[in-house]
Amino acid sequence: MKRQTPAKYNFFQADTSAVIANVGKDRLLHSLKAMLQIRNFEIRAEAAYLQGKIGGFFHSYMGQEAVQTAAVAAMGIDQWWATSYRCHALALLLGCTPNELMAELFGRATGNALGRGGSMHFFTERLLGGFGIVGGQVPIATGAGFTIKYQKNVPELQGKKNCDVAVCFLGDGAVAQGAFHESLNIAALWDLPCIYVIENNQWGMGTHVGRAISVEPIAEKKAPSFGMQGYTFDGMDFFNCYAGFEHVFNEVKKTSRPVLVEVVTERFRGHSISDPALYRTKEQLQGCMERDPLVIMLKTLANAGIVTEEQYQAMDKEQKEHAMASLKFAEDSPWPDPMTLEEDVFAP
Ligand SMILES: Cc1ncc(C[n+]2csc(CCOP(=O)(O)OP(=O)(O)O)c2C)c(N)n1
Repeated sequence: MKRQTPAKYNFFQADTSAVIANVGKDRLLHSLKAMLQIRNFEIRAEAAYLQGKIGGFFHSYMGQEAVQTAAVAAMGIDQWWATSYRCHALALLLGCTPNELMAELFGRATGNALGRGGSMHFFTERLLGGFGIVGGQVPIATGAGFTIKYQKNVPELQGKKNCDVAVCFLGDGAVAQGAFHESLNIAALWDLPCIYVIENNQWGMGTHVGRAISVEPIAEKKAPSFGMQGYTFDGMDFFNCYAGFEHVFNEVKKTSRPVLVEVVTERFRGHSISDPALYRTKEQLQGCMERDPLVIMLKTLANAGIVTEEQYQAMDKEQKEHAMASLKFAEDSPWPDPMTLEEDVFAP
């Protein structure tokens, strides 16, 4: 069965005014700034790649900004996080500087992984990676969920700083992987506090989700087979995502049961920088760009009297300048010393 028509989704019921009132002006502006930081970082990095200054893989997160921004805003940095190779945004949201990430893209010694990882392998104290293998992060995040539960149950480890949940982002393409099914099965069996988030951006490379995944909505249909709750969020709308993530976060903290979320979104670029995305018509792309998460966020905040168009432009300009400065930082940074090549290699 090939699905041709777009799915009709029953998005999580969220009250935007309540989110605005509960989150408050300062934190909302912080999230808007974060989304602008991601957008500007991706635009400048993409330009540097096209000038030949960056090599290797490069997967842009443009179009999906609302998803991970809302997740981090709703749950706080101090959780375990894992994602795919499309990892620039999550690293920024979890505290990496544009300088260290741009330097990593340039392969420089000042980079986030000392210039050895590149675009797909960013990490922080709480970000377990950046994974190049489709679905590779799902067992890792499940293990992080196990750690949280284990730490709570071992008397000697109680009282130590602990995370509440492990959050795992994956693409719609990863749902067909065995690792996804094994991980969700074990998380459900062992009551692990894991939040699995399928970012359904409609495409796995050039294959439409309707030709690759047999059911829709994905989470609502798959979750019951693991005895889990499944949810669907509107991934272009920060407020829907925020309310949804806040809800599942509280649920998982209360029940220690894993949940499966599908966030419906669309990437604005090809699968990677070398993909011209000819499988999608200009009209289709324009259609999805009309629901640009930044525009939705701006309009909603402007209507609520939280930001003006002029303030938004000033914030955008500031983030553009930071991204430009990170290009200079990267270019001025030294290359790694070849003598360090074998450092930090743990395999014998
Ligand atoms: C195990 C494995 N198989 C195939 C690939 C090649 N590959 C890289 S990305 C990708 C598509 C994944 O799409 P999706 O999970 O929807 O994530 P998106 O790129 O849309 O974020 C494929 C098949 C891979 N990296 N790993």
